[in-house]
Amino acid sequence: MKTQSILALAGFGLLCSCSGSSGFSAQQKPLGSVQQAKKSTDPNATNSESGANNDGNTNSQTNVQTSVQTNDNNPFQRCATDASARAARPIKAKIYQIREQAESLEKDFPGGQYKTSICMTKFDVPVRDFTAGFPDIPGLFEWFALEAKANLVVNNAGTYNFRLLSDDGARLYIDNKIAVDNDGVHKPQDASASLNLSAGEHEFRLQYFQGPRTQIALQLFWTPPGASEQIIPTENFHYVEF
Ligand SMILES: [Ca+2]
Repeated sequence: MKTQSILALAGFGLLCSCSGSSGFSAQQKPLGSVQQAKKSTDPNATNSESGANNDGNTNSQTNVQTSVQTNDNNPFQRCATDASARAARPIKAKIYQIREQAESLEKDFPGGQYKTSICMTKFDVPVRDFTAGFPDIPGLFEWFALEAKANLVVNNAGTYNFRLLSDDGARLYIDNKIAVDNDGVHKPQDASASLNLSAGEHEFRLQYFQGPRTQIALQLFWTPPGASEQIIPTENFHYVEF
């Protein structure tokens, strides 16, 4: 496993426009305690990124469910218009059609052509085939990207480990700073980072893209202080209009 410090990425903090109540606590050095680990999780992966990570160090490798689920329930649904229904599906995402053969998320997302918006309950899309497309754009099931925004509700201050599993690439930003970078065309692969977070709401943004058909995956786990890893629950997201 290749461990990658992203201290160099602390430069993103210069761009932070977050408020004191929603940002990193003042006494904490932004991202200063972050360690990021990216790991290949598919022994059959053939892309160079995964191969490069397969260096024989199994210290923190995890096994990823790679069997393809056939459940065709579409995780991407239309957004509700009333507030109470929004609370039940609080993660809004804008969907973009991207150029074919794209190999990564655009540096200055959004890239591509805006198509529609959808809402999600949480990021819990295990490895699966995806051919259903979106409620208003059923033909769009490959070469698309999404950008999701919400406020992340942190109940207790402390160190939270985030693990982002995706097929293909994804990036997680907390308080306008990159936290986990799992970009690139790849089979199911995860990357993780630990952040010190203050209690309260934090600006949350997640970008994801699907390259060639048909397999997708998008799961975001966290390990709160003193707790076990879990998919971030729906109640820890608050709807943000954008
Ligand atoms: Ca894919």
